[in-house]
Amino acid sequence: MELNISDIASQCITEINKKIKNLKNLNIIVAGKTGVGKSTLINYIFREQLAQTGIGRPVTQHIQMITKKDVPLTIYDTKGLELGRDTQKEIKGEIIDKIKEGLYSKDENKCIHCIWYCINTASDRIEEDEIEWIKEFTEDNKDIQVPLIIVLTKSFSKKKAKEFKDYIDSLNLPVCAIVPVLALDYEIDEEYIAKAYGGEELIEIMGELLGEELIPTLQNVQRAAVKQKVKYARGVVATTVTASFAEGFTPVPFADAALLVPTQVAMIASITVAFGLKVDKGIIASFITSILGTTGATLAGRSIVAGLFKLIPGAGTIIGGAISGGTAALITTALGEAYIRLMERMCLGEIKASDISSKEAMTEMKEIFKEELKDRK
Ligand SMILES: Nc1nc2c(ncn2[C@@H]2O[C@H](COP(=O)(O)OP(=O)(O)OP(=O)(O)O)[C@@H](O)[C@H]2O)c(=O)[nH]1
Ligand SMILES: [Mg+2]
Repeated sequence: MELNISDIASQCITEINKKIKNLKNLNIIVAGKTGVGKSTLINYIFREQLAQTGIGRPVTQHIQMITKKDVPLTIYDTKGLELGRDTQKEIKGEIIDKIKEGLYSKDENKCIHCIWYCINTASDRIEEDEIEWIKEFTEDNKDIQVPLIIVLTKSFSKKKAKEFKDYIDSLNLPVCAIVPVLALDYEIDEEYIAKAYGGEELIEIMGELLGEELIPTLQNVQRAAVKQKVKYARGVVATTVTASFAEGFTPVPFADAALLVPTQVAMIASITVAFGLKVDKGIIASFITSILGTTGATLAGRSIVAGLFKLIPGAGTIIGGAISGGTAALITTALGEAYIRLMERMCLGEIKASDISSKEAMTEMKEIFKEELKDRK
């Protein structure tokens, strides 16, 4: 059995594209008065600078729909909540109508999945009319029950944000969560800059709130919570390994290492989609090449497994021409973990896509893979 790195990389790309195409669309309403930081929040949480570069289209008098090609996300941005009681009432009606429209369409891709109501923490007074609005809204929304999260925007002062949060908590509003966020670093003075935060918490809460089938989409579109991506990706690895190798520890004939490949391709594809990065064939090929420690385009299945086997400390010799399910699981886990590390570092800007084929990056990926094999034994 021969394996060709270029073919495997192509298979990964095909699988990635298939998974992206199958992602459900996530729909979020973002409401709040003008200037509270809705657009800044959207650009902080989601990739592609959606609020600036997305296509906006008015859907009602006060609701604007923002979308962008190849981002499975629709944001409904509301306008005019600062304009007084009558307008606020109109907006409430428009939002409820929008929710019902999605509901009656019976199309999961059109349903509103969540509402973020943004309140400015930095404003000096608690906005009573906003609290009133949320109360009335949640009353109207009682039967439909679209989850509402209060986002405390511009929370440069964590102390003030906590006080505000405690106050809103004490009102016992039927909201899912109250999350302080600073969406952009805030320069207090030259010496002190408050760093953006809150993305991890907001995405974690969204992850608990949304249905299982929307989680891959959430991870794909968000960019503010790399830890949540890693956590999700680790889940993918665990599920892959449990589903494929744990049962019965069926030995894998090592002359047929290619049998492992479709499973690992699917795993790599799911992880890639969760990180939402632009990954091309070259990146995947470099990754595989670095792990296998060879530059040959075509490899015999047998020699690959023998080579990988040597990397497992104290694994002994291969007996009877097969590796156990346990060993297959170990190799697959290490592969997944090494790939997650690569994606994580790309996300954090520590490795550039153009540098992945460099000798340093390749050596490092191999080291990570070897470490994973060691740690997990
Ligand atoms: N430093 C810092 N500035 C922020 C933050 N959020 C908003 N701003 C600033 O506040 C101003 C208003 O923010 P926007 O995001 O445009 O507010 P908006 O709610 O979209 O406003 P409208 O579109 O007019 O309704 C901008 O100058 C932002 O840069 C933040 O978290 N940190
Ligand atoms: Mg805006």
